[in-house]
Amino acid sequence: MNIYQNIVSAKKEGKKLLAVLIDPEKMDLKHIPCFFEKIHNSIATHIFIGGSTDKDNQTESVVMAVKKETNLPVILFPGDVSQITNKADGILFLSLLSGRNPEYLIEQQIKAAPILKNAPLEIIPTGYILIDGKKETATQKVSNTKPISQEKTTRILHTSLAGEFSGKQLIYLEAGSGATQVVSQNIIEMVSNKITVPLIVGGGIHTKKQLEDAFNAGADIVVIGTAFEKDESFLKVLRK
Ligand code: 1GP
Repeated sequence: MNIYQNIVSAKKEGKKLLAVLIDPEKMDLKHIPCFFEKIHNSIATHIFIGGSTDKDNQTESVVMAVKKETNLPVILFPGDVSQITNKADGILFLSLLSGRNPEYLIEQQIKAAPILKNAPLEIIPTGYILIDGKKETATQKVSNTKPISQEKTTRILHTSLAGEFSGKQLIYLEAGSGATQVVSQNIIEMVSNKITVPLIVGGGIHTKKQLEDAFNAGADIVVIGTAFEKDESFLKVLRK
């Protein structure tokens, strides 16, 4: 499976991708088969697994249970190095470019390097940019960084470009889990018009209209987690 090449091909063909985000702390292992029946009837194309924290070290068990149920690519979206498991297919190798905390810019990545060197995971360098979603999110608290205001459009654009020029293969605009304000269409349009790598957008999306707005503005992948945690019947609205 070449996850990244498939994302690039989808972008070229204008095919939009939907990632379902599973937070291992919130997922009951017994519920996974039932959840995936619904996922497979929906337009979801990717599974992201991760959270800002994983207090019970559940990530590996969740990944294994998910891999039993699906052939969709299973990609780690780790809050820190402790969430790496070689049971997944790939990993978003994140650098928190909006923040100025060296721990999440490079230190966690150095800690992850020897583990990833021997893991069969596809590594996808990702520029992770926190955008103000009008709610203090777990990522902000854990990383001890501030998001970029949605008004600072030039700053967001230049941060995205700097990410691409430093070799990031994906740029991820993140309003934060459960954000009350999603990343605006203007920002998505501006960034997607200027970068050449695929663009991921997530945080606070909980209606079909918001999903379509993000796609129409230029998001190549949209990530949804909280909306499915609150109401799995939302997957029926997103039927194939
Ligand atoms: C969070 O972008 C993801 O990291 C998804 O956000 O949980 O609000 O859908 P939600």
